[in-house]
Amino acid sequence: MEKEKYRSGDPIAWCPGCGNFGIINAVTKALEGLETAPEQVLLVSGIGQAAKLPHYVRANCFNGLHGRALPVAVAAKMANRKLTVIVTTGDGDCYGEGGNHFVHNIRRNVDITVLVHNNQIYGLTKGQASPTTDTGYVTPVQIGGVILEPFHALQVAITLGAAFVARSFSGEIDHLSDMIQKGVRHKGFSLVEVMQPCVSFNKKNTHQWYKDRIYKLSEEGDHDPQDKMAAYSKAAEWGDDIPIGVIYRRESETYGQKSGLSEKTPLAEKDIDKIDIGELIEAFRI
Ligand SMILES: Cc1ncc(C[n+]2csc(CCOP(=O)(O)OP(=O)(O)O)c2C)c(N)n1
Ligand code: SF4
Repeated sequence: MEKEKYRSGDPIAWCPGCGNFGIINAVTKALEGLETAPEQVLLVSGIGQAAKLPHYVRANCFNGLHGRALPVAVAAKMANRKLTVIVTTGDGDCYGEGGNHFVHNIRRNVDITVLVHNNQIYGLTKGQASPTTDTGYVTPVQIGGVILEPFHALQVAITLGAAFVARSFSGEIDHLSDMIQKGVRHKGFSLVEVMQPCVSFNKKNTHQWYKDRIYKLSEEGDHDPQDKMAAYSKAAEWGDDIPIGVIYRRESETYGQKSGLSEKTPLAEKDIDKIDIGELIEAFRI
């Protein structure tokens, strides 16, 4: 299958040099590798630069409210188990506005893949601090520098027992594509966090900044992603050396298995022609 098969013709509105270009290339490469037909893929997003990605991919797309992609994605997967459901979301969208959904959908463990474009800034709204902006970073709003500690998403996900947690970099397209494919194949809630330079509003975490720090866990060789404490310590590693790769994974029952829904016919396959909603409508009549 060719890469173009997964690209819509929509004009791309990202700045030249934005890390999102690497991410979309990795997404289409991953879909190619997974051999998933466009009609079997659902991309779900909220609001932000990251959330625009589904517009540029030829697949099913649901673009909703800021921070609210996860509930839509979870419901869609429960209603149609045949879909490959991927959320594309920003650090603000997922960890800020959508923080509650992030926490509780890890606990639910529905079989979806969440791709967080972490540019450590609010890109679409021109550079305010997001939950992952480094302490001390000066923005047009935080003029004296950010006073808060960043939100440690990977550590939180591991603590909550997420099924699959990986980190990658938008400048490493093959690596990122591999992480997306592994996340999609792993049953349960998969988090793939992508370090993504925002060339317009984050002047600290640039392409070069990441290139100087990133190393691949697969080349180091001795990390066991099933060891929770080892995973926790790799997730916390941030500074001169930043690991990328599969940080944590575990086999655990999905929401469908826990609830028994996996044994039942999903909504999308039910014969709705025979359902009479007349009685329900009558109940609401004044
Ligand atoms: C409920 C709500 N609050 C705020 C906004 C304004 N808003 C739109 S995009 C955005 C920030 C997006 O940042 P992020 O999720 O990190 O994505 P990026 O644009 O950096 O990819 C904000 C605050 C909104 N649309 N809805
Ligand atoms: S503002 Fe930043 S995140 Fe948005 S398109 Fe430009 S470089 Fe990319």
